[in-house]
Amino acid sequence: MALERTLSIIKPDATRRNLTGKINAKFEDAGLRIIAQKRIHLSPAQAGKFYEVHKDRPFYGELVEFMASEPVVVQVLEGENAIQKNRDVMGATNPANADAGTIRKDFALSVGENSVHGSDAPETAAEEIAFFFSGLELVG
Ligand code: RTP
Ligand code: MG
Repeated sequence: MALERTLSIIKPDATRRNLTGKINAKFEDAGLRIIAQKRIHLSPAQAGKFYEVHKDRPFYGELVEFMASEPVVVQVLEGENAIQKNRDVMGATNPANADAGTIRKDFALSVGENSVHGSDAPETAAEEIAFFFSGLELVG
C-alpha cells in the first residue's frame, strides 16, 4: 500500500478548548505524520465553499456559521492508508455513535460540533488539500 495524504481540520469547538495537541497526539500515535499545518480563521464565504457539497442539506447554514465562528487548524496527514486511518481515528460523525478512544468519542460536543473533519476519498482529499495548501507547503 502506497503512502496516502488526507486533509484534516481541527474544528472551532476543539481549538477553543485547547485540544489541538491532544488531537494531534492521536493522529501521530496512529502512525499519521503531520506534513503541513496552519491555524486560520475562515470567512463565511470560504467555509461555504469548502462545504459546498452539503449546500442542499438542512444543516448547511449552521455548519458554515460554526466553521467560520473561530479559528481552525488545517493540516495534511500522510501515512499508509491515511484517508481511512484518519477516519477511523476520528470516529463516527455523531459522537454518540463513536467508538471508545476515537477523537469524537473523547472530545466532540455534538453531531455538529464534532471536533474534526477528514477527507472521505482520494479525489476529495486531493481537492481539499489544494483548497488550503500549495505544493511547497507539503513537507513529507
Ligand atoms: P466531516 O466531513 O466534517 O469530516 O464529517 P463527516 O464526513 O463525518 O460528516 P458529513 O456527513 O460529511 O457532514 C459534514 C459535517 O456536517 C456537520 N453535520 N451536522 N446537524 C446534523 O445533523 C449534522 N450532520 C452533519 C458535522 O459537523 C459533520 O462533520
Ligand atoms: Mg464529510
